[in-house]
Amino acid sequence: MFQQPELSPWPSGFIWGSATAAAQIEGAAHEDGKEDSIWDHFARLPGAIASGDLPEQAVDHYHRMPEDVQLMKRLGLGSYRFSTSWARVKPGDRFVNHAGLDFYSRLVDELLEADILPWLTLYHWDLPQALEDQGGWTNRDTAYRFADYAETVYGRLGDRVTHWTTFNEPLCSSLIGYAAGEHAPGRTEPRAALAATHHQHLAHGLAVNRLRHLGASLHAGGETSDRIGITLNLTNAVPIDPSDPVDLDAARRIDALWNRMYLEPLLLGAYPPDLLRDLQGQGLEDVIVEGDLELIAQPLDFLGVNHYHDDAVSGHPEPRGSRGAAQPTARPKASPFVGSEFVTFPSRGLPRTSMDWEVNPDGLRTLLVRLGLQYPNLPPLYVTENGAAYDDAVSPDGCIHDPERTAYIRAHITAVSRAIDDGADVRGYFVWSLLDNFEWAWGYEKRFGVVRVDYTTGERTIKDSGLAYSEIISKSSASVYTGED
Ligand code: GBH
Repeated sequence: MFQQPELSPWPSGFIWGSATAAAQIEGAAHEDGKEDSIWDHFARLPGAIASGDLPEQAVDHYHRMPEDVQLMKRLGLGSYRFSTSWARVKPGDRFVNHAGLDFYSRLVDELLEADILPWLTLYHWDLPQALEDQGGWTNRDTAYRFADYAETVYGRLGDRVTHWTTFNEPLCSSLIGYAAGEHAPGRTEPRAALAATHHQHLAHGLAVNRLRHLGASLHAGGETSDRIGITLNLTNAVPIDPSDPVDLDAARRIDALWNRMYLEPLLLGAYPPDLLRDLQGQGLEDVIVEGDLELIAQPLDFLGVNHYHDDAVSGHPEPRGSRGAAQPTARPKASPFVGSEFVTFPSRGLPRTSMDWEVNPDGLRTLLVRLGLQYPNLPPLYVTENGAAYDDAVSPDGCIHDPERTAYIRAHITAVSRAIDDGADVRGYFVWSLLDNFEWAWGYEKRFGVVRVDYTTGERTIKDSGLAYSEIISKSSASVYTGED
């Protein structure tokens, strides 16, 4: 039924998964001891979320979890990437909420029972509001609190969970949350955003250290099968006119701010020198304490890469047609491009998703290949998110025909295969997202799921893209396990 591109066989053990995040799916925002996260709080501010949606109920995964795990099983997922909510586990960050941890413990058991590898992320943007009230990520102390929270989660789940991600996309929760104001906590202070970035790096380093020690003492002889890493969102910054030095420099600046500011402290133990020059006087250097960068550059077992689109970049004001940067909300917004606010993002005329993001699968191949060339000590890569929002609807036949999403996913999986052919060490792919969900500043308006959620009844229906993904998974395992058919 679906056209299958000719691909090389997938490396053995290649992991096929799907991803979600606590604040986007769980709901039960004030149940069993959970208190406000910054997203619960932010969403209530007038104009923060398009159409005023709240994450309070989301898709009620908190109550429908066993059913959702069965869905994953039907799709044939090898792994499920989810996040734990800090505000559920340690609501005001002082006491452990055992009822909250119980939920994740049941989820992990349910996954293992279904032969699905739990892939846990500790922070997918939902800081307890109680910590934001004390400065949030601009407060260095939050990094130490994070390591304690990581320890709490590991203490309960470390006997069963082997794959640990500290942060999901620190760029979004620092620059977009503290400089652009488009994400929680909704602040528009460039200096605060850079402090948040550095403190999240530090929190990552402290937590990796803590988890390694805990793992060694939990498992006999210190041998663990733990895999600890981080997920970054990486975006190729493509100069709109590669022969124009102004556009080239704009692309370099965006690459430094959006990609290398995250990659290099982690992999090389240093901020890029050109970035430090671009950001002179913006306060980044003021928050770096001696010894921080050594702590941050902990050895990683994997790097998660989230990729949705590239950006075409120009250094000229509003050139040939702007891309009409998606502005979901009514609140005044600032720029997430600290120190590079003048940069513009012209259109290349490529097709776009309903997020207004370019569709350009080859960008994913280019990215995965160039990371290996740029960083000789790069750990194995996993594409931990990739997917697309389109406005799909239920057809009279009860099915959800979403040819654009299906084509998007198929083309990006092909790009991953090509990257592997070109030498990239990619070991897994997770589609974003399992379910339609609370798409942050856009609320429920944008649907990324390969499974549709009816927001009135909560009913789940696998979309055509989900069926196609499931078929890709089963065909690829057929190429991994020999002797069966
Ligand atoms: C991911 O982030 C998130 O991890 C996930 O929770 C979310 O639901 C999913 O994507 C879909 O949005 O140039 O200022 O217009 C997305 C990463 C980074 C993609 C910023 C868009 C452009 C921002 N995003 N990027 S801007």
